[in-house]
Amino acid sequence: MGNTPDSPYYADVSPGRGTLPPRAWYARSDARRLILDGSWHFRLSPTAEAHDASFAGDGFDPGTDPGWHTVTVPGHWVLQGHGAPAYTNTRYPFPVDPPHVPDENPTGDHRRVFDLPADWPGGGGCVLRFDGVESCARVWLNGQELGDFQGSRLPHEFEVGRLLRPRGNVLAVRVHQWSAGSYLEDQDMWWLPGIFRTVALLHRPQGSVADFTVHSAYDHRDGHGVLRVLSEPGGRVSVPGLGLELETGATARVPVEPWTAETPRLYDATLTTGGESVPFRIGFRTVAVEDGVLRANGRRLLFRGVNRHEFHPETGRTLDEETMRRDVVLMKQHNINAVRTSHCPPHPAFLDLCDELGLWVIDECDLETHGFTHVDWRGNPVDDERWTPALLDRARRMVERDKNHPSVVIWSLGNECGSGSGLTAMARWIRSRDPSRPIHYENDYAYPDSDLHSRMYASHAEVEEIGRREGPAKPFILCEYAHAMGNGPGGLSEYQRLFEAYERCQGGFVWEWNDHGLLRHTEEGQPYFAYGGDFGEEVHDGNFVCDGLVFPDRTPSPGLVEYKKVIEPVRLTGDGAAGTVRVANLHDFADLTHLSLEWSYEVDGEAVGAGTLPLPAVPAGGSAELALPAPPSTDRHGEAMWTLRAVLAGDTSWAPGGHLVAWAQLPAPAPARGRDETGRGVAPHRDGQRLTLGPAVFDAATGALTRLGAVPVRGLRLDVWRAPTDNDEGAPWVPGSGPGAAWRELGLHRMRHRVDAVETDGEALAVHSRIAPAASDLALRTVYRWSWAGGERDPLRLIVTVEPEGEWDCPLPRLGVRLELPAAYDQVRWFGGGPGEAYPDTRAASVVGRWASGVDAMQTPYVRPQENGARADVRWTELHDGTGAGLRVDAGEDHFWLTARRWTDEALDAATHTPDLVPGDTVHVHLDHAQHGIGSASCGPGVLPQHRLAAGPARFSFTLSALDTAGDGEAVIRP
Ligand code: IPT
Repeated sequence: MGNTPDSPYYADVSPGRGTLPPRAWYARSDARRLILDGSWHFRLSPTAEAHDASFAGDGFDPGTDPGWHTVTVPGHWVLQGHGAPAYTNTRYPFPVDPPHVPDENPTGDHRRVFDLPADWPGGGGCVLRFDGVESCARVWLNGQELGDFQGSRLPHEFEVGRLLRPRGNVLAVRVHQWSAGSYLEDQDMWWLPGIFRTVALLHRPQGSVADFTVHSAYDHRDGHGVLRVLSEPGGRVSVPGLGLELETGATARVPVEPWTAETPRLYDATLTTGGESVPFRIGFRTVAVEDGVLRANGRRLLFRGVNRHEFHPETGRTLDEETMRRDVVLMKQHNINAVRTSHCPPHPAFLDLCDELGLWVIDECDLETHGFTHVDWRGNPVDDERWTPALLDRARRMVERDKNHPSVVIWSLGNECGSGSGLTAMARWIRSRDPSRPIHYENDYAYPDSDLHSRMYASHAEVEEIGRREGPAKPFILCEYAHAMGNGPGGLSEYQRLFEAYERCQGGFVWEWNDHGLLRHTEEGQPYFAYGGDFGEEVHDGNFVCDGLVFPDRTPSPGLVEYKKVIEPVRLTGDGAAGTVRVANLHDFADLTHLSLEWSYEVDGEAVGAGTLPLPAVPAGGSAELALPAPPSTDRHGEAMWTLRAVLAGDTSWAPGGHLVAWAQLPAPAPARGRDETGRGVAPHRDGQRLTLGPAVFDAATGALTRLGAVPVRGLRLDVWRAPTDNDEGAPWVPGSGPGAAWRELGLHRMRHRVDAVETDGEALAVHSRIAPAASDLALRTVYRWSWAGGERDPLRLIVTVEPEGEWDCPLPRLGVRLELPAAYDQVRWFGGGPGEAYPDTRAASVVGRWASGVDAMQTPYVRPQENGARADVRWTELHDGTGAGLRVDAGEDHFWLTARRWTDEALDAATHTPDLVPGDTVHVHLDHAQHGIGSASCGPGVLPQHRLAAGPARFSFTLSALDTAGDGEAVIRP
């Protein structure tokens, strides 16, 4: 590595020149500020040295130069028509030769002229603040160079008072996409240069707050808060809600309500110095690692967390306050209690929202050097002391900026940097500056620079092994797990059971909160989300950037709905037949007085009674046994079930009263399963090329069902294929981690169906078939046995038996039948799991009930199209045309999985973006006996054995009937 003395500043390992020491960020103050966001003049150059600095001077007029345009600040120029975004996961998109950067170094010159408001106060100083610039900036004001800085997602300030004039101030900022700092910013996300957070001019009156530090511990033994505010210069602190007035530096000890993520009690306070008055909020809480357990206010924490990168599908890492608030509100509404700010400090206002609405935060430094893994970690900056000042600068900027947030309970050194002395130096500095918070860095148990044992994507078995270990230990967390890429993640419930079973396993953070798809439009104007490779990148990692619990536009994905259910803070179990329910309070702090418990009693999915049960104030960690009311009397017969819902008793800052927090369904009594499945019936009748069996017509040669009553049916046959999910495909760097490649290799997407015999006897039609891929002798011997009992209202019965031939060593994607119906039958009713999709290991959130939906709304629009939309535990379904005509399918012995879409699985598999899915004139229906689980192998463990669909002998059945309209909308069978 060469860092020669004449290295340009942007290829210099030092953090920069000319900036002020870092300090606490605060949103409000009585000192004046001028926000400099808006339209700026902008010129993009292909290299760093294409232009001299003359644009920074008074005499320069961009208006006459054709190279100049305008961009919106804050923003990324690549999202405003200048250059293009690029996505890589771990690989640097430039040669690895630290700290050098390529000649091709897109450089954006930004220029803005501003006047001071007429009433801008004189005296004191003025600070120019940048809250985020990627990746390196050099700054001039009125032709004077202020300095330069690196550290993209951290604030940088310059003292500028002496340079300001009342009118016509010229602020010029040269931003380089690549700098030495880029080697420290190899987070798995889009490379998005620009001034992407606010630029502000802050008046600093004489005697204003240079910096202040709030110490606000909570002593859970006696319920006292201990407050001490340090300020430079000193002043007074008032906390009206506590009747407190004290000098800075003095300590007050008073009874308080503590802050927790569940009960985010904040006290308004004001710090007043000779020159400034700063309103701020205090949350009293103490975090500590005691006996190997991470505790807040004396109680063990269980993180139900997510990793959150800042992202907006149109503005990239420029986030407005409304988007930030929406994130926090959505998290709260989905029972999430913790955020890791992967992998850099977020916009500071986000932490205000976490304080206010209640989330535990792991605040992570802007540091990742993951790309060095591709060169065996040679030259890794965190293990090269020349970089240590830059690393310490980053640690300081984070800690000083965010130190006053009660929500921030852990400092994280960064992500995926390997290990080295630079990390040790960061940890040492942070420990001395703020001993009140533990430090996090993902690594082995024995790693000295972390107070937590933190792993990513550990399997269930490994988590269990860590949970069982004896002896002294650090608290264990999964800083990343359950990779939420595409359909999934699977296996959440099983992780949660482990976190609940082992004290030291203190939860985890799903990877990740949102898909980073960028909004684009086809030539026809159809919107879609773009991912890596869509912008001509020569090195990219495709849709690995779309791995969130919410879609790019923040629509919750089924994964989020599942996560909400899995991590619900109240667990309702019981015995519906015996009329008892057990309410377990899984909160870490709160009792249950903020919830009420609603019940409904349903027969065949229709409520016949509902009410509310008094919910005792069960303390956190406790439970109570409640009696259900007597079942409502009803003349309806069928499958009876209690549905219990714990809902918010009143409005909160993040959801209205009535918002669902936790739920359960208890069969009452357990339904009798299984029917007479002999399939006996009348003899099929041959009529030329056709065979008829009651309402059904078959092709006599192939045995294919062609019509049921008035319903044309096509292509009914066994199917085992699904368009592989991202988790089926597995991690690109772990060949074979998902079964997708083996499925394709075997040819499950191109199975051949050979009919061996079409047999009729006195009571059924049996079609014998062998289903197998080319080039293999593996096969599925299948018999479709059709029967009809002979009564006018009797349905057509199908029993499918499957017998594998040969040694199948990979799981099947699915096992069931598919069929085609006319496009008009695009309305679906079903009694079974819903409303959203579910798979064997993502089915916790599936509610048994009566659901109705159009086929279109049953699709989950994963950014990269893939298998989606199955509904679990279906007892019956009706696919109809809106007037009532259509097909009804009832489950035989077992409930089935229902999927319906307007395209084939083959088209779904071929599609790369959502506009590739074009509806045809057919509704394609899957009635599945079984599905393979989803797992999380796109980055992590695959499907657990209990959710694996092994090829084996199988038998399943359905009944089919044609529907016609009836006066009351009730379906009747048309023979
Ligand atoms: C892990 C990274 O920390 C995270 O940034 C993201 O890339 C995630 O994987 C996958 O989306 S690192 C991985 C190689 C285990």
